[in-house]
Amino acid sequence: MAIERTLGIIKPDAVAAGKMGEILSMISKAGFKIAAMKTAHLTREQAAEFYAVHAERPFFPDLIDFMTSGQIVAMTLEKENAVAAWRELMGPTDSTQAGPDTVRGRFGTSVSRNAVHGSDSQENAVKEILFFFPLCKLV
Ligand code: FUP
Repeated sequence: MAIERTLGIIKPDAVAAGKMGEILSMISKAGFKIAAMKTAHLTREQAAEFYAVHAERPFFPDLIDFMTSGQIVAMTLEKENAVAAWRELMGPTDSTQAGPDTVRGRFGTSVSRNAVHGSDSQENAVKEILFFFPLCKLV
């Protein structure tokens, strides 16, 4: 199976709670290579662009408030089957439904405060990686 890349974000709830190290450890133990990483504090414009697909959803204003409420960590994660593998390690969107071995199960608290983001397809992974790492050469 080919090596894939996906975009992971440690969200403001998890960063503020001091969980960045534990989440990076879970990522590393699961066999991902972190090919790129940066901290950022998104502007409302940047968050709205990143989540443009959800612009008409009722939770959008709260999502933008949350994602701009503090520091995030954006990462390019590399592994065989990375998109699916990272989504499995994250757990489902709703943290209250996530298993104890998943990042959302351990560090998320609700459907909206769910600790981490992951791309949902290879196509979106390419777009999302370029959003945070525009000089990144994708091979
Ligand atoms: P996921 O791919 O698991 O991050 O989930 P979605 O793309 O469906 O949703 C993106 C983000 O919108 C979630 F991480 C949190 C937020 N959201 C809500 O706040 N309420 C919802 O009902 C669904 C999503």
